[in-house]
Amino acid sequence: MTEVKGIYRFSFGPWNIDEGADPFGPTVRKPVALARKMAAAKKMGFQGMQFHDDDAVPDLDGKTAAQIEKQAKQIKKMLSDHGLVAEFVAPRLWFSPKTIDGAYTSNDPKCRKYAIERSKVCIDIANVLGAKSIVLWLAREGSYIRESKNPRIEVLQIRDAINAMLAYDPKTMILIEPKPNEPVDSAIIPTIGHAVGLSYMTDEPDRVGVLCETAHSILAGLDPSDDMAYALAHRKLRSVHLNDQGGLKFDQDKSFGSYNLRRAFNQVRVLEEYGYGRNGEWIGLDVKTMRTQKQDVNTKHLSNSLATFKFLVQKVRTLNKKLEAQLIAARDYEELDRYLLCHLMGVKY
Ligand code: GLO
Ligand code: MG
Repeated sequence: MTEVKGIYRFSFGPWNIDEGADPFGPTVRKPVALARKMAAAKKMGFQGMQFHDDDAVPDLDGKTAAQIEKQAKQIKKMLSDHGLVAEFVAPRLWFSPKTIDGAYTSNDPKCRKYAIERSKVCIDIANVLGAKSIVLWLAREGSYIRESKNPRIEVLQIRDAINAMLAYDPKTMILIEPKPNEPVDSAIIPTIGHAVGLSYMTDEPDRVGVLCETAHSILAGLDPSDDMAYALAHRKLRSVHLNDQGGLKFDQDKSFGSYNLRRAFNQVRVLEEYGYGRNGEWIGLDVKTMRTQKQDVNTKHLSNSLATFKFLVQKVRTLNKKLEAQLIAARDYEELDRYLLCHLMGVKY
């Protein structure tokens, strides 16, 4: 594998080694225990893991605060034993019967209250694990028919929920992970632009950032490297979920660069040119095992994505900047296009 000197740290979540179930068929692989996933992470060259609150503390809704803390401490120890750290914890707000109609934006006030209380528990777990941020993937915040909710009020409800989290804990960073659809038909915070805008509406904008996922930008018809650049210009890009996506299909979470290498190159270019990682930001790989993959080779999507990222860092670093500047100055973008393709393909220019 190409070695990359520098500041990048890599992470993924337990859900990224999955059993292959999809809406049309059952699991095709056996579950892998969390400790084995951690061992695999370390072996592949990852430094951290991401969690849903109930990845760390299963069935947490039925547990007392003391039980939750005890279990979270065990996971923290398991991480340390494997030489790993926790990047973030995300409240899984899309599974419970109480979040069928959304979490922070449910039409039922009791359900909205549940979502906020659950998010506070998520912050407690993050603190025990030593994770500096929580991630809000706003899975069910939206609607299946527009008339079912007031979209302006939904935005304010999410703002209020974030404010409640900010008030609950003085340090945790809150990262919004936008996605335009799936599972809901239309999400109320569909893009990075919406998430950045929402962050400024909160009581402490400096503690609210965004997590940009490649596939989610593509599903919104946007270029992920432009989305990342937009968030960077606002100093709001605090994490990424790199993967790939073949156009407007179901959320594929393909291996990074596997569908469109040039688009992947441009994401790495934007991150690298900014110096992403300097302030502890992580490179998360939210990639999914192909359903066809057999049990004993069920982590190749992760090691391949990591290798592709490192390879593309080298491609960014070895780009002939002088030539690039000359071609830009001459406005010869056709030639620039050709040079970039040759560089990526590794053929003589
Ligand atoms: C799904 C999301 C999901 C989140 C994860 C962390 O489309 O990308 O994988 O990243 O649940 O919140
Ligand atoms: Mg994601």
